[in-house]
Amino acid sequence: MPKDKRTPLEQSIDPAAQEMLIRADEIGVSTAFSRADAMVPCNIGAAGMCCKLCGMGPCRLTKEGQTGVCGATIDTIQARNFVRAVAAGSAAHSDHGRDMAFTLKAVAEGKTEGYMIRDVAKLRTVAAYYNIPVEGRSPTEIANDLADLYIAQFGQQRGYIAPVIRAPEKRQKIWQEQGVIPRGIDREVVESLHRTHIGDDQDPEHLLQHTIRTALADGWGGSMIATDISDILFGTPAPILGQANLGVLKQDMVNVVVHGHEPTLSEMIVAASQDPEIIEYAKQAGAKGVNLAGICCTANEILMRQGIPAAGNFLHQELSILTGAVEAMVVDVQCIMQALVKLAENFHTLVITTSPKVKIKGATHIEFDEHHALTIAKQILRTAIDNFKNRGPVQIPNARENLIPGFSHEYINYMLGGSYRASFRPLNDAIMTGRIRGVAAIVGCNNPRSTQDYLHTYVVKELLKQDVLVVQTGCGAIASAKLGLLLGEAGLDQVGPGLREICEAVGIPPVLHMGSCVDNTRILTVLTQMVEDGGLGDDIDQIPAVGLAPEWMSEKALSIGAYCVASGAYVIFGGSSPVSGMPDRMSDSDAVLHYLTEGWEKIYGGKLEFDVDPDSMIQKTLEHIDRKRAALGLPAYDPERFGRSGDARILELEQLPLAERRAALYGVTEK
Ligand code: NFS
Repeated sequence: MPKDKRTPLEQSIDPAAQEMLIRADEIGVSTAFSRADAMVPCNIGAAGMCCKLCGMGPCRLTKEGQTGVCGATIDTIQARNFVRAVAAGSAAHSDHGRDMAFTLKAVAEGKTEGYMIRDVAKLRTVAAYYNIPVEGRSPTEIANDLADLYIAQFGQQRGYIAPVIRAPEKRQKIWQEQGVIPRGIDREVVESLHRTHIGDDQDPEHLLQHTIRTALADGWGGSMIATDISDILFGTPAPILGQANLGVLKQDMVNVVVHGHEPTLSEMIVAASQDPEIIEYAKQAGAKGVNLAGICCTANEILMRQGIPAAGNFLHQELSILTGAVEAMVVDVQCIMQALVKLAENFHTLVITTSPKVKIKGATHIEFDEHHALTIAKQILRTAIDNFKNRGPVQIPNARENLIPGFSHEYINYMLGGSYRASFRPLNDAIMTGRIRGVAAIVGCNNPRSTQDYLHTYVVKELLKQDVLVVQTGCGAIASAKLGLLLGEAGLDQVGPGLREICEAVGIPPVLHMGSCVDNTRILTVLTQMVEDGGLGDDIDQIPAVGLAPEWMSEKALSIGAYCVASGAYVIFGGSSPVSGMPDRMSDSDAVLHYLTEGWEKIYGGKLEFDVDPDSMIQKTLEHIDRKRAALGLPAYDPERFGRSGDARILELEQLPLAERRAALYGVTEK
């Protein structure tokens, strides 16, 4: 055992995780938690000071004034590493969007099995953004044109990608002036790789400018396309009751955990699991049926739309296998740990890979293809059911929480104003009066280097007390769900007085679950509408809002951070900074770090910071919100002014003497 191995209580705040970590120790298997304890991170690589882009190195720049063999300075190396990371993140999100676009095309051509256009209204709205004719045309005709347009965004060589027209006008102008509007999604990713090859772009600021363009290709490109098409094909989310944590696994059923990102497969597995023939097959195997649960963003996709429970977030993938109750873990792309296969060998669990892009040695591969989606989904479920008989001892933690996810942009509009006056007016007004101090988007991963879920939920809870409305996506949303923060009344005793007034009036929880990580684009379009609805300035950077990723670990998170900055947001990441430089030689290696803050803020009004201290994250968030309020001329935040909670009439009556109160309430007159 490494000498600084943390206890389960230090590794996660989640009791279900703690129970499984104890089980892992008992069985003698490793998890990401124990491997993180055993593996000391390389502080040179972590700080972005190692260049391994050619065969003359790797060059590790640890001394003042040192350069690589080619002469590359520390600033160039850090900027190159950073743009490469953002390119990988942008590629991952966007390739997901591309697959969605191909699926939409295949549905429009009638070449798929099991899919349909579920949200025709959204199809028409999205098509209309791009002047695709909608009147008098069938959904498949419109979908065909939209699919063609969206597919073309990836390989487009010149001009601007289409979805950027959905940003505020002022923002588009800034991007135009800076020359950062993506020409084509793939082109920007390829150019990032080209520019960072040995002997190419060596001006750090110039490299970081292309970082913005590459990230915008994700946020206002690939990810936005992914969200649009997922809504069109599977339905735009609306509030629905769900559950989260390992306790959603069932002792008497065949448990199938779907893990990864793209909803094309998971939605079809949901459909197949409800097929009477599959249920009967499970019963013949001695189970009551098939129980589905999700991990990571796949969890969010099917939770938001179908209410399928979430077994957990990123660090729960191994823990769910440790229950011994999972017949199959079905994975597609992204955030899938290679360790799953080796861990599963200790149990009966089958790890089933399904994407032509992702294979893991030792896993069972059943390749998915949207043209035969339902047939393949049933084949996967039958394989899982056949494995039920091999189950050994099971230990499912008795931990699950209810939650209400499903707050899409469209639903928030409806929620705030009904169908006849759908708008963001009440939200803007609440911010303008100070009932809501500001908005925080708390998103992103788990990272085993910090205590699982601690940073996420600490920051959420503290900001709620300060009347900050919180929106969440990704693994951060599941962290809050597991803690019971995504429920209306359940969370209200923990929020500030003004925010509480609004939550009661509108009937919303103080933390809104908006979906998976590609759905961060919902936050972009919400912010845009907040600008358009008036009162909060004329661009996103003027809104009192902050984005936080307290437990980030993936390159996708860096891409999200960069496109949010480019869109005008102040973004704070927890954990280590990939461009920090060595603490003892900051003078020589902090140029990139400063450029991501001051440099980008001057241009875009947004900035990217890294901070390991949650109290400092909270303080910076509140200071930023208050600064933006002051700049807009809004009243300073004052919690004393608000707090009328409960039924106003009853509260008024409570002030009266008992006899008068009884008379008013029950018409009883005392003699
Ligand atoms: Ni986002 Fe979703 Fe989770 Fe991080 Fe991974 S699942 S795309 S990258 S770990 S939040």
